[in-house]
Amino acid sequence: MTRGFTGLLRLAPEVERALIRSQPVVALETSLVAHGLPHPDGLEVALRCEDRVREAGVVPATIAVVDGAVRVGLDEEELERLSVARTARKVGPRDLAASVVSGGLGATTVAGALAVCRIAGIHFMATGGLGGVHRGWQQTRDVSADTYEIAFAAVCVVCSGVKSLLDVSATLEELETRGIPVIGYRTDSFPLFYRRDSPHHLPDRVDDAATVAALAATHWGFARAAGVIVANPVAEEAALSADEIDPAVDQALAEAEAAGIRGADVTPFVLGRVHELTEGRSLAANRRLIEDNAALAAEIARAYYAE
Ligand code: PSU
Ligand code: MN
Repeated sequence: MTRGFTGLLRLAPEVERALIRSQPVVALETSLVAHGLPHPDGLEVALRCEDRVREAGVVPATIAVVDGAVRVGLDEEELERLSVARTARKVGPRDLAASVVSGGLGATTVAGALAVCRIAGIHFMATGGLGGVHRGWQQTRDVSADTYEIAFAAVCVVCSGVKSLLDVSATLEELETRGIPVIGYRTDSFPLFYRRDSPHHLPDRVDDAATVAALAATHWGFARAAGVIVANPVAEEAALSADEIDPAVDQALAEAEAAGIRGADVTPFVLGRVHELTEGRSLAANRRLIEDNAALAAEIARAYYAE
């Protein structure tokens, strides 16, 4: 491992090589590995995502804090530590410095990974669902740092919408205020993570990766050092219906509240309960959408650098 461009990062050699040569790189966050999925699903998905990115001829850059080093590009053993230990800190932007100084193990959220992409010069990332404005935000003020950080990083983030445990309308309003384009990939509405269907209409629909790349390049051309969101619905055969998923989410949220679970612990708890309540169907959907998003991010990145 060599020291990164800024001295704060350690880039895997293949990532550093690609960045120096202006070749496409796709960043992958690790909170979904450590907190969003059970073991060994987290590890399997992380490895599958890297494979899908490579199959598109793009270099994957999985981001985490390992023994106090902010690493861009991990090996399998390190991914396994993140997946199995369940002790990794959930690392958003405010946690990066403390994780480094304390020498700990940390799994980056989208926001944490965006902060790293900004200094590494990585412009494409994939995740499952973006964080957003939580239901009851009027009281709790719980708004994911994802919606904030994306306004400061010229990164195109491919996701399958936001989890339906959020206040989706409020999240879309927040993103509009911050000047973040939200592009529907082969859809006219903002997908709801496990669900494809949604009442939230999007102004921009794009049906091919090259046009997404052109849109991102143009957005950044307006000196907008800000992100672009690509909303890619989960594949039809893996999607859950509203009837199946919505009651499970409502029940999990009610249980979280009853158990006094707050802040950063809400997402991992609710995802875990929903996986149990749907007898694994939500887990299968979650895995599928993350892997497909990695592949799409790679396709977009390749188109961007081919121009
Ligand atoms: N989507 C998933 N699983 C996850 C997350 C999203 O399918 O674990 C994580 C992402 O890392 C996202 C984070 O950035 O949840 C948002 O957490 P919070 O709401 O605490 O900011
Ligand atoms: Mn939060």
